[in-house]
Amino acid sequence: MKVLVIGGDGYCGWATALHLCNKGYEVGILDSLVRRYWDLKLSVDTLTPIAPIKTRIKRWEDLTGKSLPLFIGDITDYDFLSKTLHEFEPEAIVHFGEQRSAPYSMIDREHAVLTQVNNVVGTLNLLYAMKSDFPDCHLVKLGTMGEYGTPNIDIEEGYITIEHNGRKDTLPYPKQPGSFYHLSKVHDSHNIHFACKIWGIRATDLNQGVVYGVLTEQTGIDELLINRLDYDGIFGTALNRFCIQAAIGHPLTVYGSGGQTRGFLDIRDTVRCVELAIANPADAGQFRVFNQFTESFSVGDLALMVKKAGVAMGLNIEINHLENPRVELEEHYFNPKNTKLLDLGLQPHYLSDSLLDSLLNFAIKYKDRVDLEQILPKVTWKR
Ligand code: NAD
Ligand code: USQ
Repeated sequence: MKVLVIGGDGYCGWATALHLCNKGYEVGILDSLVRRYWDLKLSVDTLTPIAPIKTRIKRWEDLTGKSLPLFIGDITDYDFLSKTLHEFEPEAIVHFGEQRSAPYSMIDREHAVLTQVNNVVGTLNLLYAMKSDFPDCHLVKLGTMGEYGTPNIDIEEGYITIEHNGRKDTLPYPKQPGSFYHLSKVHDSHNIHFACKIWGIRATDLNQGVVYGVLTEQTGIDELLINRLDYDGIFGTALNRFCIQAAIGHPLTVYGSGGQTRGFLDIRDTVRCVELAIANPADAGQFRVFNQFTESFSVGDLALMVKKAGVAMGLNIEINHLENPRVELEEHYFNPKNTKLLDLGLQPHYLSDSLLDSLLNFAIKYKDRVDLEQILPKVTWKR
């Protein structure tokens, strides 16, 4: 099967492209490289020294003998997108190609607008391109668990059955996103759902939790294939940040009381979930939603787990409760369902001491690349 990975130069996309290629899929990468540009503009950098896109692809092709065609361009440019689809003729499209940082989207008006235009227009272009020329292609779109927010009831996978005034219906689960970035994902979900309904497009929305880890079977085989690992206050995510902070002796940055609870998953499960979605496509006209995470943790508990693993390795670790720069509930109910990917055969890698040890050791290996100026959060949600 031919699979186009949009955003294939990014954290999840690079690992997924190599995984699918290794599994025998014919994979192409589309990426505008805009994430590398945003890093430069913000003076932030991945902990790991990622190779230029053409270098990392050539290394993969030389090592494996498998070809990995590259299309450099922006999916908000419809002509480029349409031309690429005609050239590659995908049977499935995995769409990771969005601005994915909540803090980035909250910097100011300009960054909120950029995030929503980039994400919503890119996805809408894709839907139109599929409708006109690739109506049977399966769209596997990365959404986020943050679309749901933190309601005081169980979170279902995409839909909820409600009885109201004696009548009953199954409706999209209510959305209460917590940033302009998370809102862009809600807008995408609505657009995709509508396109499935009116044009018969087949789509799977993967509401992914926070991803942690860096090594996958493929990205670990050669230094030139190394994946990005963000630790800065804008693109770095909770557990990855805590491990890198622990490695350099910086107090762990828990925002507020630390009771915020989220779904998490290992990057080795991200690649497998995407493979499962592609191998078991949605029906024509179906808009499926899978909650893609394997375990829930509060941020405070994660910090304690990192501290325990780090202390066992001889590191000196403190936990700091910073004033929360975000507006979010710090103590709340959180019970999301996640059975659909398990039913398709997902065998999760649960967070373990050995994974924390390997992430900490990985962070220690590259700790000289850390810019201390980039650790503390600088973006606030507040006025
Ligand atoms: P990333 O920033 O590492 O990668 C995104 C890639 O998309 C980058 O290489 C970027 O250059 C490219 N891109 C962005 N806009 C584009 C456009 N208009 N045209 C072409 N390419 C474009 O992000 P990531 O962490 O790999 O996240 C990938 C996807 O998964 C995102 O949609 C994100 O919302 C979702 N997600 C990520 C996480 C996580 O913890 N990292 C969790 C849940 C969901
Ligand atoms: N947090 C801290 N300390 C930190 C960083 C974060 O306490 O140093 C807290 C935040 O306040 C938040 C939680 O940890 O409550 C998660 O924050 P995060 O930065 O790890 O993740 P988030 O902003 O939600 O975004 C990330 C990805 C995004 C994806 C989302 C999945 O960047 O692309 O959509 O995780 S989810 O959280 O399930 O919506």
